[in-house]
Amino acid sequence: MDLSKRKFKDDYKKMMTEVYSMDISEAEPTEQFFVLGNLVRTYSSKNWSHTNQVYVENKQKQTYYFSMEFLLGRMLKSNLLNLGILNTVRDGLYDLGIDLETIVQMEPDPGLGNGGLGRLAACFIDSMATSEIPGHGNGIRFKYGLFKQKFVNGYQVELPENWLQNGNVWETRKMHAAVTVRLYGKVWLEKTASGVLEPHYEGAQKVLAVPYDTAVIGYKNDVVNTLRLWSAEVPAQDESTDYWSFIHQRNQIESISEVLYPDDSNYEGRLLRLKQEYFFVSAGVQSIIRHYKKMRVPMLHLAEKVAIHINDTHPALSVPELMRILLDEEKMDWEHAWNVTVNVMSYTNHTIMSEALEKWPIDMISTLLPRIYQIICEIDRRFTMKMSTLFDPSIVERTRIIECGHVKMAHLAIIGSHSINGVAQLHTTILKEKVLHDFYLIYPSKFNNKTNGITQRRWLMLANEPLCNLINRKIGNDWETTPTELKMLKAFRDDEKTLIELAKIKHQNKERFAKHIQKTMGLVLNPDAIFDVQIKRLHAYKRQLLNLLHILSLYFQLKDHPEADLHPRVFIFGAKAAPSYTYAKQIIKLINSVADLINQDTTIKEKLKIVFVENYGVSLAEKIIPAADISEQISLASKEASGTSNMKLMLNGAITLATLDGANVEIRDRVGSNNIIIFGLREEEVYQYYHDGSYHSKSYYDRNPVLRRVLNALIDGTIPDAEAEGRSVFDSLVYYGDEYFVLRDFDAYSAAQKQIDQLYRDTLKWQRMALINIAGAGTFSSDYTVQQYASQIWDVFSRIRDI
Ligand code: 475
Repeated sequence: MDLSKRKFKDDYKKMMTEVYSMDISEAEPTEQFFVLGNLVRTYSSKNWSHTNQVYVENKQKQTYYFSMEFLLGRMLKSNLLNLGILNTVRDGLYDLGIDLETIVQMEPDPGLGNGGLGRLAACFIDSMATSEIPGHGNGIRFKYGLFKQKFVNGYQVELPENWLQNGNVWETRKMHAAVTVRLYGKVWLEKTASGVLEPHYEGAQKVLAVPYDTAVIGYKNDVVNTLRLWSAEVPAQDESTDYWSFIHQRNQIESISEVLYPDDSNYEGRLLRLKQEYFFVSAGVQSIIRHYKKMRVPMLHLAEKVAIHINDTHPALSVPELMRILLDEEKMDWEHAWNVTVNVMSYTNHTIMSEALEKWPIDMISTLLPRIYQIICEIDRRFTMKMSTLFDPSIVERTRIIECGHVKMAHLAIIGSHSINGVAQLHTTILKEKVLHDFYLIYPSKFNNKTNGITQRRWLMLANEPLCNLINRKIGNDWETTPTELKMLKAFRDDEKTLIELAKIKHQNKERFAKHIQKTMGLVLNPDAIFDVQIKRLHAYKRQLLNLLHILSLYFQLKDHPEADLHPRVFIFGAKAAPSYTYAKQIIKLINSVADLINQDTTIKEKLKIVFVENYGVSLAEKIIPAADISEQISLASKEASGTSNMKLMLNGAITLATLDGANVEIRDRVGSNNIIIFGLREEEVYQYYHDGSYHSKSYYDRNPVLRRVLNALIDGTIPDAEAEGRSVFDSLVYYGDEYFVLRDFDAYSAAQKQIDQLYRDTLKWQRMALINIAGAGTFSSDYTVQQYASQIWDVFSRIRDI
């Protein structure tokens, strides 16, 4: 948008008076933030209603991205950037004596997600608006986001994250768009005079779903889409309601949108979770249908105007919910309703971890959602009947929805969608060939790959302005909207001046991060050290332990040979563990205890430091990633579906140290094997081990003296105050099979780390690798990812520019 500094300053002063009736000089930073937030809203509001109006006038097909999680991060700067007024506002505020960076910190970081899946959803809505795709988010307005993590004595402690405490400047409550969601009760079918079956309900609990809409602003294109998050409330009561039963009911209902389940890649089989899933799905589908009806297009054509995307299985009840509406409310017959539903729905799988596969006990689902359960049974019956004539009975048995007293959500999502995709090439191949092979035999053409992506706006333009400025000076700024243009940077691969500039920027970013760590943790970091970063959820398969064992081996090397020629290293960890995941929490405690041991040991001459940041999330990631030299992507091959921190880190010039897992494979293909460090077991080797059962971790312990010493340190008192944790981890690795092949990959990992130590000493060579990584990162922009979803799955495209 066009905005002069002068106009901005006038607007800001005026808004300050309107909202707080005071002068800027009296305002606190929280108030300054709130006023700026309000102003930004007014700047985008015209485009928001205009975008909606154009969509309606053009009867354009809309996509709705259904996701339990949207891990948005702070939005002020991102909105300013996308409106094209970041610098104007920064300068204007400066004139008024206000520092933008200070007020940015006043915004709570909405952590409405666990990890990769939730952050992907946030990148996607940003990219859809930017790519002019009519696409909107649909989710839950959790009152409490993911818990706040604190370390007490090195142990993770979870505190509530009350992000709404001071209100949320970005949202608008839309009471007129509220819908009713029905839970429990009884349902039976009765034949009407015309012979169709009509459901009758009795005693259902009614929940009022109230939407809160947030503008999703496209990058400098006047498009504003919508993120709609639903809040559960008590419907208006009749006069006769008894006060105490009202309070009881209120507590029950409001708990639905109270708190996000803090489990990542894990299935939580609780009634409340099932309620949450149905709640936002039912509200979302009802509201889509209500909107669709305004267009006066027959319901049979729904799939021409609406696409619903199921982000992992959490929203899989969209399938029977849409069927319910089409059958019961729109009076469509089953075949037509089913045809419409399958054409509307598409599904993404995000993990092959079997513990993440959702399945609900029949009595739970039939009690909570009686009509939905009937419909699921009928879908299952028809599927089984049809497939029995075409496939081997064992395949049908393995793929049906209802099995052993449970409803399998992945099966429901696959059968009820026209598309199922994995999130990286390797992941999709594993789905087709192994995990979902039976379904692949039945529906080969439904399967496709959409490799994940990240938005270069948040992860480069906002997080790393110095690097961004350098890139713009070298190749101009076409890459901002065509990220593959970053490849032009390759022309500077032998340009010493550019490489030195890159090194300087990295150094400055490291200094900035070091300052932050000194301030928040009291730890002094050496910015000349290699900053080696592993930031992701704590999970055994991601193998933070492999990293830790290697750190211990370096420590012992330095204890034995204080003069050993090791380049100084700072190992940076950021990770939350699911509160119920004991093993992951033990690993957190161990890392913290090893950090205490090493950080306080003056005999190793400051060559090693460990920083485990508390409460890792989007805002911290924005600080860490620009300062990273090494990106640790060391999951056991086959287990990480894609990974996305790998993409953010390469975009900021970190060198990837990786197994050939998830999107690491594609990163290697992009930058070439000379510009990434690959180690460890390959996916085929892992499966071979599973097949022949020949992995015996104890033999690695017995045969490898370095490894033995490191492992013994876990149980011989070397590590302070972590005996129980050390013992548990030791036993799991040495005696209980080492499920994720940590000991098997230890030597290969150590050798790779040694190679890095050598490479880093040659600054030009290192920076050349960094440059190639930045130049190759453009393909991993989520702009391209959503464009592929739009054309290949949703069949939507933009005509917003047409009028
Ligand atoms: C993968 N979350 C990454 C990323 O595709 C991948 C599961 C159950 C309940 C709540 N959250 C989850 C996940 O499974 C998840 O985040 N998966 C991740 O999705 C985006 O890049 O490899 O582990």
